Amino acid sequence: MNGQDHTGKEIGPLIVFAGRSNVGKSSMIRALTGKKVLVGKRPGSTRWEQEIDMGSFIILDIPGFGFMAGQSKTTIEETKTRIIQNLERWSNRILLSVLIVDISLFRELYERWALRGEVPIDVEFYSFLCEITPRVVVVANKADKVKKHNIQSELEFLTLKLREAVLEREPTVIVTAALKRNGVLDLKDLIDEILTEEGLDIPRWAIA
Ligand SMILES: Nc1nc2c(ncn2[C@@H]2O[C@H](COP(=O)(O)OP(=O)(O)OP(=O)(O)O)[C@@H](O)[C@H]2O)c(=O)[nH]1
Ligand SMILES: [Mg+2]
Repeated sequence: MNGQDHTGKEIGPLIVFAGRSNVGKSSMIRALTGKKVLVGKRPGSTRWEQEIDMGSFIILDIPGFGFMAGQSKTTIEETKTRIIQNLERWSNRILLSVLIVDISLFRELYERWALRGEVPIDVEFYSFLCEITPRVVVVANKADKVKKHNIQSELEFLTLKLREAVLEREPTVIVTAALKRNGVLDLKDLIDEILTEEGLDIPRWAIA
């Protein structure tokens, strides 16, 4: 495993995939790239940052923050702290942050946290990414788990909460179902646009 760069080793432009455990970060990277990144049934499958070399840039699959099956509270906290520190350290190399949320759980989690007077971790992380990186796209994944007639209102709820959290930016949201490859093309197109803007080569994606 070669994920981490404790050493401060030079690394190229980055696109980071962030989000709570089990939302489908690794599945999305797999759908996009065809690379065999580890996908797991239990939260906490990705323990360390995984670098996927795309030629002109690197995709960073980062461990999900929040619950990790079989890990102690201390380990989970340490992981979160390490992720935040690494992202801050790499921020000037990050072309795009892809924040993946599980749209089938977002509202429920949001309301549960809000009742406790806390900012839900998805939203907290969105604010953080907006602070440290120039572009953030939010991917509403697992859309296949939401009833068709509810999807629009769930998306509106998500967008509203993101907008409230970061007033300066209009949120960009893409709806996907990584397992079924739905919406993955939209994310690819957005990434290609950014690469073109930055004068970087477009890689060979697994999806066309
Ligand atoms: N129904 C449905 N399940 C999905 C989708 N995307 C991923 N999954 C499933 O969700 C589980 C977690 O997927 P991962 O890709 O490992 O999630 P992750 O965000 O990388 O998780 P960690 O590495 O633990 O943080 C797996 O069982 C996937 O098959 C989706 O769009 N729809
Ligand atoms: Mg993962």
